[in-house]
Amino acid sequence: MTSTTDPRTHAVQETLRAQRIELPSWAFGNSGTRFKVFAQAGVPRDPFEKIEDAATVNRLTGIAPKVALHIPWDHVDDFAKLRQHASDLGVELGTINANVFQDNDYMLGSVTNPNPAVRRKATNHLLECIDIMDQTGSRDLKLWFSDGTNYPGQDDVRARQDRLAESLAEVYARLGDNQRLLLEYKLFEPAFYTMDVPDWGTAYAHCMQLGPKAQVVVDTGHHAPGTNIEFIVALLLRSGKLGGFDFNSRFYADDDLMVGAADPFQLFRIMWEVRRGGGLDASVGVAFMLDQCHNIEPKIPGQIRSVMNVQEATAKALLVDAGELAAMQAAGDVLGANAVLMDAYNTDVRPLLAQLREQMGVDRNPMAAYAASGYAEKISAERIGGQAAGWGA
Ligand code: LRH
Ligand code: MN
Repeated sequence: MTSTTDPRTHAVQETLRAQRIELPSWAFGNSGTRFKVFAQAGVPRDPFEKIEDAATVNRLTGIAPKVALHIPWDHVDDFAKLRQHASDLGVELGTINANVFQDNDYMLGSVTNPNPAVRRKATNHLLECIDIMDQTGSRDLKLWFSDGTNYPGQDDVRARQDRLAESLAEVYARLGDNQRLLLEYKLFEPAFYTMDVPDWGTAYAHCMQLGPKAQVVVDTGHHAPGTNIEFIVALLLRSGKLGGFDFNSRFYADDDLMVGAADPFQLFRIMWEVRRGGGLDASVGVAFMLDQCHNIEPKIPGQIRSVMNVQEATAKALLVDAGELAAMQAAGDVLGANAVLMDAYNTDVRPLLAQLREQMGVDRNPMAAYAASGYAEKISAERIGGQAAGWGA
């Protein structure tokens, strides 16, 4: 299979040509851990420069024309100007990420805080993010809450859910017709006893209560070790509640490493369930976003490699002989069925992807093309002075 002349290769390439990966603006800024944030040369100083770096990734991969923003990290006085800047570079402004996890007032929670004034402040920020979406033309508001508790008894678990539901209902009501609210869950960190949205079930329950414009985001780093994430993906797709992914990979916790780097087989299994559940069809509306931090590796090549890792996993998932698999499953042929999936996974898809890139007018080897472009040297020379972007944590 996979000779670049094989007829199925063409069908696979057609689907891959339509794939879209959304890049996180914050991946281009300095990032790290509580121990150290390592500053790198050439890091952008403002959202305009972040967009330039994202546009470079799109130019070299051909499938990353959208940049997710994080507010206030990417707040500007004139979002129309930022939108025009993006458009001039062939990309568009994507998902708006709210941030109610870095203000001192949110120590005991943001929208779940016992203090109604703090809840009001947090909800107002979420509403402001929708005002920004109206200016950027973004479809999605992504909500991740660091809210939780560290000790049993610290606060009333039930009451916090009521407060969360109240705030989400107000935000949901403010959404425009073509706008969505994407709710992201996370098992732990920064809270270590309860997180108020710890798992897919809690996010799903709130989204069902809110309505059709509320969907769940699966961040691949936000589960307990050993969690079968592709099962969650299959279930959310089946119930029309998979709004998007925050792709990254991890060996232990929320490591935010390059997607597919730690566990390429898991990424393949996830992309197989995405394909099986119709999630590759743009009309289903799954947002495929990266959410990563390149703490020690160069950031733009890190993003290029990550986009390529998602492409490779998707190509392998598209090579699964679904008909043969279904026949094996119906026959109860356990090993046969497993072999069909493993055949696809063990297929070298790099020639197929290199040929596709050529057909799309981008370099067969985006990493080599970036190294040869001189862009890294250019930004290191130009971006002197000013405040390098980061999480400001
Ligand atoms: C939280 C998270 C969330 C973002 C942040 C940058 O861990 O995954 O998606 O807001 O990372
Ligand atoms: Mn995330």
